Amino acid sequence: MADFAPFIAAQDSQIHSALVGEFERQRDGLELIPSENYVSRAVLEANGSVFTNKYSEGYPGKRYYGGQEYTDIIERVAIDRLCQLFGCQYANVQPHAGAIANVAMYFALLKPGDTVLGMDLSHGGHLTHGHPVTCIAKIFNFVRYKMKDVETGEIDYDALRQTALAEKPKIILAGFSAYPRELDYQRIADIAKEVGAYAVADMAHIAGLIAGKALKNPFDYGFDIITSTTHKSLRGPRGGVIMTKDNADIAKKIDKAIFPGLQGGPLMHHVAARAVCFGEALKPEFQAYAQQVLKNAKAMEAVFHERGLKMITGGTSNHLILADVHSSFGVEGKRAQAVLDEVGITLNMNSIPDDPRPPLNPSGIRLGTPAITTRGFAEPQCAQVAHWIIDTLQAVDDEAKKAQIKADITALCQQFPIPDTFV
Ligand code: DSN
Repeated sequence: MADFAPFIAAQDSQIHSALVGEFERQRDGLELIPSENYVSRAVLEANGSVFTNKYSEGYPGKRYYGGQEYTDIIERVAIDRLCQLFGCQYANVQPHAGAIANVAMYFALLKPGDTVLGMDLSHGGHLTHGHPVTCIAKIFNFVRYKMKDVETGEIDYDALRQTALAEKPKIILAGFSAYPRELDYQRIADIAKEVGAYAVADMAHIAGLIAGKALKNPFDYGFDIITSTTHKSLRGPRGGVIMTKDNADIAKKIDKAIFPGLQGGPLMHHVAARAVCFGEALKPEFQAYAQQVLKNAKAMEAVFHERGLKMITGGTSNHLILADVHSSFGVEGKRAQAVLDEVGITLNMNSIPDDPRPPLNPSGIRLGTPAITTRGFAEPQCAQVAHWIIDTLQAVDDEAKKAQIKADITALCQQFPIPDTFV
């Protein structure tokens, strides 16, 4: 494949062979990690563009270095499009990652020692919502809420309110990376108002589904701020963003927290690629994509129900499924991930709520439909994929069976090529 990335091929065979290998892995296998996706060729071009050469500390019209006539254009376009997508007045499109977006949001709104009430990691929350291993847990005080019932996924909103009344948080955080249901944003916003806290949503996983109007938008229920990544269901380049509904003072604090608070020069090639991604998400076909992501997850849910895979919360209302493979089939999460990798299905092992097993070999797996939907899969293909997952988990030591499944997966992938991504 010398015509693939020809300039790298000509000067760096080590990196070229890894690049080709990764391309083939993405092309020939099924990507089910729910936080991954395939960007368009246009996003990829912007991400690999000459904007990578430019320093642009500051914001449009207020930069420290010269030569900003084009960086200002892309950043303004990115901000306008993102505000249009989510129905808000202010956006910062510079965070290098979702984690940075969350940390900046904390520093913008809190003083050291202030309290944040967020979802427990073991019940679907995220490390940056204050897990003790993070640096921010040394600065701010994080308290947690959980599900009332892991069989249905219902959050214990009464307990959340009681904790909020007792702990007086400055932020109540809604958001997750392994929770398959929708949250009651109105209830959370009402509790935040009652205790004088900011209502903040971390929508990293479902941003594309909100932008595509397939799921509810927290801004419609009184939330002040949304943080997100851009590379999951939103299908853009890797990166983070922070949106503020309508409060200019908060937006100003957030801008300051990003630069000069936490970051130096923004990655303007990423900002360009984000602008392209947001333009794509504004098109009607993106709404069809978002709806299909949900339908595809439901098609997989139906097969898992039928074949006895225990799903946490009983199923899914979004793009992801969290399943207890250990109690269902006696296969540990780590083994399940490895054996599914062997047949060409990439997903991740994941803790289940209050998992008795350790994080590096948990009881569960987590999977989702954003990437396979991008490559054109609809319900029949997703049901087939779900069957292959169960077939594999029931035949972890059967080499012939696994080889057959791998061949069938390769054949299906050939029918649904990665959309206009490379070569
Ligand atoms: N690593 C991301 C995920 O997979 O959900 C969250 O940061």
